[in-house]
Amino acid sequence: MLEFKKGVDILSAVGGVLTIGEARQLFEQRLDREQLARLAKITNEEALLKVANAIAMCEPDQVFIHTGSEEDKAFVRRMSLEKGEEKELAIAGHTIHFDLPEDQGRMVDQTFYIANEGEQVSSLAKKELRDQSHAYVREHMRGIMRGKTMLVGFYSRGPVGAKASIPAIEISSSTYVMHSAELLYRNCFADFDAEVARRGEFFTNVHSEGPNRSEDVPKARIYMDRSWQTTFSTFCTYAGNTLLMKKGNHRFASDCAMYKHNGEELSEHMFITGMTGPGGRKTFFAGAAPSGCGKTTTAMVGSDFVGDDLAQMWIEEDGTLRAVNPEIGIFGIIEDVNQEGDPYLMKCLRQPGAEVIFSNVLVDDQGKPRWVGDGEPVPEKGVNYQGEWTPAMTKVPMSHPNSRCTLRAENVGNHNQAANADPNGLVIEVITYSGRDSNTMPPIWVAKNMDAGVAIGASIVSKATAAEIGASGVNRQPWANTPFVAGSLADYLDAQLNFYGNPRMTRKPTMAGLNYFLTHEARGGTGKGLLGEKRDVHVWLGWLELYTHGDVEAIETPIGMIPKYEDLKRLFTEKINKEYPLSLYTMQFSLYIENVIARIDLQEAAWRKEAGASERLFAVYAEQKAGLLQLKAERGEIVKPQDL
Ligand code: SPV
Ligand code: MN
Repeated sequence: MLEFKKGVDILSAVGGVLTIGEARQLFEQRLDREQLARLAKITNEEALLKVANAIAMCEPDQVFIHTGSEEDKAFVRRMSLEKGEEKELAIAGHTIHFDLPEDQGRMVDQTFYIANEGEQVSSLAKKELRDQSHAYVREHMRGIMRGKTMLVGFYSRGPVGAKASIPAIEISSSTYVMHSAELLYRNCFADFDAEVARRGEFFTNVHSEGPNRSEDVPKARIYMDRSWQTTFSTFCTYAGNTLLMKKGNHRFASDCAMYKHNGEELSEHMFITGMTGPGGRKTFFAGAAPSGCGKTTTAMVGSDFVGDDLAQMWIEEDGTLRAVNPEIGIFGIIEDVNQEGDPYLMKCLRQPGAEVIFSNVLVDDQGKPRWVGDGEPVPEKGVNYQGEWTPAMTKVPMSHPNSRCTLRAENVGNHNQAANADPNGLVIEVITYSGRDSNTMPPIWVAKNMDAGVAIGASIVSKATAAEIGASGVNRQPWANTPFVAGSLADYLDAQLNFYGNPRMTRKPTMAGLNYFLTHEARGGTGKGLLGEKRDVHVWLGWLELYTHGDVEAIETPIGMIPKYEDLKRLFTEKINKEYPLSLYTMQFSLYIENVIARIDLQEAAWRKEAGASERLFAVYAEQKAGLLQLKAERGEIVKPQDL
């Protein structure tokens, strides 16, 4: 259980501003007339105290209140170039930002939940006791913005007025971070007070890069104070470590779903996208995938792309599952983004029109950003996150595998802006879960009921990717959300079961697993090459769209429903004009029963270690296992879909 507003509020303890009178006095002293006038439009006293304490703690030379106006946006862009946090590229509106070589992904070992004595956190996360974090903040954040300008922005994580949208304050001395905030989130300066009143809460984020030197990175920290819904981040710039309105606040939103609105809301690490089906009907999907497993690509395959990273969900009065995207932009991995797989995104990255921040890619002599897998010949030289680069430097890749591009979603050709702005949210009819599984699960399978759907999410595994520094091996990634779930996994499992099992949700979604990473080797072929390719996603999502509306039938297996060959063959032709031989279908959809059972055993053993994990999950595993054993007794160890 998590108790809100418990323990010392570190920000106010270090800042020392305790009353609204003191806060106003401090604003008079530290803000110029223009900024004072701006801040006067915010009247929520709790929010003003947060800002005052951040100023008192960090001691910036100046404070800038970002109203979200075009002038303010231009001001931050210009300042970022002047400061050198970004540099212009050849295409107007495109810039490059480099994070320090040691700061190229989320620093999992330096990221902590601040915990009160006796408070439980997820077995897959790190916690630190409040006193220790308090001491760190006191030592390292006091005066951290001396000589710098503090930028303060007020945002909404979701369309203003939507049930699951939550307001947030972002405070940073980094122009790159604030420029990114403006591309990725809705500035809601004018609506902030009303939104806090509606939702009854807001999140606060305080970041400073400090001197921005490699030697300081070891002492960098990313702290989430769950009790006070406030984050602290120091001595780094990588957006996953610093723009904590993204994953820091996603963590707080998960707490809300678990401990304030259990069974009514979920905060997911999911894309949202729409697929157009027969007769022009639109079906919206929300899909989870661990970082670096193709989530952005999958999202953009839809005819109506909405978001690629996060979803705030709730159950509407009419019994539907609704979702909004807390973001309006994309902070996407750029490696392997190319014309063939990602035409919409490539247009933004290679042609004028969009405002784009490239990070940690290579910049060639012509000011053109280049990255591994961009589909062009490797340049002879350039500058990347390590400095000068040539192809002879075989130990340093041309671009870091976690290089990113940051841009507004509205620039992407298939983005449905009206859908992403609708405070009513989108009716979600399909939920997908993907991982990185080279040898066990088929490309697609559908849960037979809601508990089995929850079990698909509970059982995601993924190979470590470049998005997290220090992660290695194959990791459990329940719901692809565990890096961002602070509470115990048993509590999170309950939140999932209570949500999808809520009798108020009368229009249940299709729940499916997806796996793009099966190799030839694992299916009787040779080599580690993948059995499918990126564009096949059109078919997998297309089939799910039809299945959800009862337009195709499926084959029942112990692990769930799988597609029939004829339907896929037709969809491969229709959607991507690709031959789909029966032999490939057989390789992809045969059940390798021992593998599947081993996977279930592994999951069951891991979940057994989570105190209080619901028996409903184990019942799903037990039923599937019994079905698989029976099938094996009847048909042998490898069962072709044709024989089911
Ligand atoms: C991810 O790694 O899942 C991201 C980027 O979406 S980060 O902001 O680093 O979390
Ligand atoms: Mn993500």
